[in-house]
Amino acid sequence: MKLCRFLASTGHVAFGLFEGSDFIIDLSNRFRSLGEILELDDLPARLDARNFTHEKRFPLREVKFLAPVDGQEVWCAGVTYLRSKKARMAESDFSASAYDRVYQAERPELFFKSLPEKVVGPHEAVGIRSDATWSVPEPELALALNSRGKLVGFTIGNDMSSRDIEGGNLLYLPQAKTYRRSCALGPCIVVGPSEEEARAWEIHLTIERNGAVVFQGQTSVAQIKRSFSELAQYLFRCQEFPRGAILLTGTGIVPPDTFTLQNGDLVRIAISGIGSLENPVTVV
Ligand code: DO4
Ligand code: MG
Repeated sequence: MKLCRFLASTGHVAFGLFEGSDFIIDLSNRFRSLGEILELDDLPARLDARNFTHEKRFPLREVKFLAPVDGQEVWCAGVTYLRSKKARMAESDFSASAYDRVYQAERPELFFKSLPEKVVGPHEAVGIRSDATWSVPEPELALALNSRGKLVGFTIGNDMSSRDIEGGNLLYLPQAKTYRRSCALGPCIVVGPSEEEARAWEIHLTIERNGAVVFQGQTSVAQIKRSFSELAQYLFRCQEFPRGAILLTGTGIVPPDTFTLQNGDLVRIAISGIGSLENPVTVV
């Protein structure tokens, strides 16, 4: 069961439900927002297409997918994979031990990533900072959490990062992580799979330059050190998200240290069980 936000052929922004692989059922006359749908109890049953026989259908090929957020702040967990811990320790000097400690610590690393209106969707450009020299995508499984902190779905996230800025000083993390076009989400929110099912998914990253593959990597969601409920509980501690939140779960794929993204590259992240998110790269 897949929910999405889209620009319809009629020119209006809507949200809806996939019906098979050819149509989207427009739910924007039935609900006020995607966030409102994510609040429903017994979500998979409520999203049975037979409940929406009168709603308008749009052929999939005629819509433009938008980032599947309409009010949710986006946050990230960090250093949840051993690969991420090692890469960050290597890029840092005096702050290297912080990564080692947080990987082991009871409290996870969580940081604010993006306001919903700043997130880019499928095929929109993701940014590399013009003042950075070492930029990478971070392909991550993203959790859709409702206002009660309940895990209601999954999407694909790209936590674009400037590794030279992050490695220069841990206190520069917000600048390395949060800038124009630094977060992409999409193409849809998959509702229904359990955490156990999602942990069997694979994550693939492909980067193309002038039509040729310049990096390919893969990992498995099973490698994430922490449970999803643990991450969600920490995010919701002493904090409210009235419209829910999206939480990226960290990266397990890190290109070699000699690699940096360039203007015009194409980043493709595929997660089995969800689909794929593709974005060109632009300098911001
Ligand atoms: O601590 C820095 C950020 C970690 C991160 O974004 C990740 O592990 O994915
Ligand atoms: Mg990350």
